[in-house]
Amino acid sequence: MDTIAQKLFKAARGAKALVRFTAANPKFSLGAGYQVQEELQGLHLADGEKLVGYKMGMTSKAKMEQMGLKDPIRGFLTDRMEIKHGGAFSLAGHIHPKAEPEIAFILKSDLKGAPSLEEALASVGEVCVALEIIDSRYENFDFQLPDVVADNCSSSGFVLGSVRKKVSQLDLANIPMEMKIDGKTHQSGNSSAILGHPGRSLAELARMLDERGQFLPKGAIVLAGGATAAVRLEAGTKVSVETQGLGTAEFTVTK
Ligand code: OOG
Ligand code: MG
Repeated sequence: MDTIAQKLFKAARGAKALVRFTAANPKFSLGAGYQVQEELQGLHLADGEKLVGYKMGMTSKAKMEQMGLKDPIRGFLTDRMEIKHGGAFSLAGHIHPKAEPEIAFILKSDLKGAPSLEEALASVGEVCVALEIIDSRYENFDFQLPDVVADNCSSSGFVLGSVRKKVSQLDLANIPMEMKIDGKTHQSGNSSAILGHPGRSLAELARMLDERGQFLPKGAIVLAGGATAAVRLEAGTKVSVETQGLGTAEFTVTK
């Protein structure tokens, strides 16, 4: 019998959606969800992937409303998930992927314990804009918090923009962002949508990892969470996020 983590790993590799686990087992808890995520991380690493960072989810009202959930959650990122700026993402091998605009941090020093916003920002080397690709392994993106946490918070891919800035060069709490499909705006947002300041998401992530005896290492990439609702990907389109002051990130969607 496969464990829940093995089922989720196979669902992702086989692009075949599952029914959420809380449907059959309403007692499946958030703590159990994080244990499954840890096992799932082990399966990815055993498959040759490298851990490159972490992501936060459900850190904006737009995302909470779209998904009907309201507590921040965290997941892990591996090198296999990264798509280069301007690169291609293939729908083949995925279930029902969507993209959302985010702010990303790249750390210049370890971030441990439960930092304040200022302490968290002091560990940031570079900031860039990002697009996250999410592809829930559950039918219709229908899940409760324990399910989505077990499924590594729907993580599937991410694209980092090529413009890198220091925290001191930006007003991080006010970066206007537009997500466009083929140049046409589909979602408009602002970095302020992410917990009022995306650095709060970074501080919260450090705190959440600290609770489990972990920390954010130097060099880690951190996605702070979608600033707007996510948009379904269609083959043959170009997806971009354009900001004021932090450049763009984009990729094309192929069959
Ligand atoms: C869960 C992942 C949430 C975000 O940025 O809020 C997330 C989902 O929406 O499927 O990545
Ligand atoms: Mg996200």
